[in-house]
Amino acid sequence: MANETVAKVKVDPRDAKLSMAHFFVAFSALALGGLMGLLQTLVRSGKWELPWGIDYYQVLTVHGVLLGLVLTTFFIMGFQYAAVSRTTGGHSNAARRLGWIGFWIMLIGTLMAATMILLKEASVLYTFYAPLKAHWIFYLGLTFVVVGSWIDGAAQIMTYAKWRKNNPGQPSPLLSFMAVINTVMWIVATLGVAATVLFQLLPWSLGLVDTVDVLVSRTLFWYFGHPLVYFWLLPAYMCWYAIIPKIIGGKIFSDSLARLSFILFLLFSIPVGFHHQLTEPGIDPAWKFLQVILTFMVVIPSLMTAFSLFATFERYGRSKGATGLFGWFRVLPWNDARFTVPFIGMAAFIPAGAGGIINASNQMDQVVHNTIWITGHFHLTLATSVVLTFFGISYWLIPHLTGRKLTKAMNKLAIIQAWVWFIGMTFMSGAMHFEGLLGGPRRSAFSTYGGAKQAAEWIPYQVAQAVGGSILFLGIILVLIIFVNLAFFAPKGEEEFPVAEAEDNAEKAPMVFENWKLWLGITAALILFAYTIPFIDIIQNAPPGSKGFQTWNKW
Ligand code: HAS
Ligand code: CU
Repeated sequence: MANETVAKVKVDPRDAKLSMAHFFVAFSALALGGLMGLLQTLVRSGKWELPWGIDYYQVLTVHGVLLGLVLTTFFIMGFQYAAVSRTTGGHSNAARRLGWIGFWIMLIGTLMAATMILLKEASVLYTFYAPLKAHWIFYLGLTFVVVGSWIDGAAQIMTYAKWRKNNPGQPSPLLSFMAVINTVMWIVATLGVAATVLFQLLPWSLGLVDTVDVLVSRTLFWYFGHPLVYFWLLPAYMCWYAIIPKIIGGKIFSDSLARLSFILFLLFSIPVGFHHQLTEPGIDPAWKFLQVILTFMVVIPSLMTAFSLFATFERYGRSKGATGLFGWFRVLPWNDARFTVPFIGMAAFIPAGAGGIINASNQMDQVVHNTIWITGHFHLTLATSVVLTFFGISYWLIPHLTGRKLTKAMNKLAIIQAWVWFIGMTFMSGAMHFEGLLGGPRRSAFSTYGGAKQAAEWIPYQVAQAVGGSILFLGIILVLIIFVNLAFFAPKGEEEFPVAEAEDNAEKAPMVFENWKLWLGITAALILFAYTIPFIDIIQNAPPGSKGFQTWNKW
């Protein structure tokens, strides 16, 4: 079987080195970004002020950029690079070289952007859309990060293409297929942010043009911003679909279903950006409505994922003699951090996803938009489901790559870490959701709130957020201890890179899933359908003179 002859059990050491380089950056970002998160919850509680004239928005920008953009992109690229290596038999020298070039370009870009934020020249939050304006070096740095990630991703695509050439007529290894879908989605999505940065924000910050069309730039940003969140989610789904079944000793419920759900993400992740702009003037409600419908389409692959996970757990449970509706629950390997940590993430994704569906429901979004409810939403999705899964992956992947072992003590600490995270996040995100329903704004320091009376009813929730934030910070310290241990100090040994298999009697995945011309064609058609007319509208109806709203140079 071609599949088995090329797939190696271990990631090639040369590939391991590049993955680890990504993880060092990712976990450094976690350390600094996490500290900024703690500061924010303390400031918002109104009981504490930032010392030395540090600005709230600067801290918020460091937090969002480091955790939302740097930690994620570096972790994802490092993980996918290793997953492709493991399941295809390793990268070629050429692909490896590309990977390193991409890595360095991303790192240089990150340092450029970070420097400008620290110099207070780029307090524009992680979404950096106009009319907030940053120093041009910040935008150039971001461009480097994006271009670097394309090159990094190209290495994965190259290795996938080589595998397919060598194995004609065979479905590609599931993890490689998934990594490539995510990379392709990322490339299509980042075209939007690249366009606004190169054609609008950079010239504007360099003083080459006086004004910028705010609505165009926000629209291009959200064309990218929504698929950005699925770029974070899909690596977690890779673990849930294709790794967790192996860890618990079960099988993948359906390889074809997993592939189909990833293809649906490619098709429907991008033409939905308007669900972040539902309250924005200047976009025809009919087109907003269309994108709301498309948003509900992209919920479907997540529902398929939930179904498939329950099926995996239940089948495994039955094979162990579990009976009844939830009997499977008790036989799962709760003492294994590689399972329990991501599982807590999965459980959190049930309320997290429900919150997303509320946001996507046009009328309900009017209640929660721009409130701290939204912050609560993405701390459940990204900062719990996704990040706990990333932690869970690190606990076996780092020792696998460094030739060490996850010891019993570290395994235990990892499980404690995840429960600490769960408790901290229940307080913090829960309180954010409630405060949001009472109208508490997002992205505001205590001192910038409106009336004191309004603030009074928010206070208990803000205190709960500070309590949760402090517990979460403790959680970050624990992760860092485990990371440093696994990277440098854990005993030498072999740690498995688990890759699950489909049921024995499963049919081969249909080859149509690898028909990239077809899927990219439909993706492009959907994007053109959802965006062409509204874009023409936005540009044609821009207020005269300004070619957009105010420049708001005071920012
Ligand atoms: Fe979202 C805003 C809609 C998912 C992240 N989202 C945001 C922002 C971020 C974000 C960062 O429509 C703020 C951006 C900003 O700064 O302004 N979101 C959705 C919808 C989904 C969704 C419909 N979001 C995510 C994910 C994110 C993320 C995932 C990060 C990783 N979101 C919105 C909307 C807004 C928004 C609006 C704008 C709001 C506004 O007004 O600004 C869906 O994809 C969710 C689908 C999920 C499910 C759940 C499936 C459950 C599974 C788990 C099974 C568990 C098992 C374990 C088997 C349908 C797969 C069993 C356990 C037991 C204990 C039994
Ligand atoms: Cu979205």
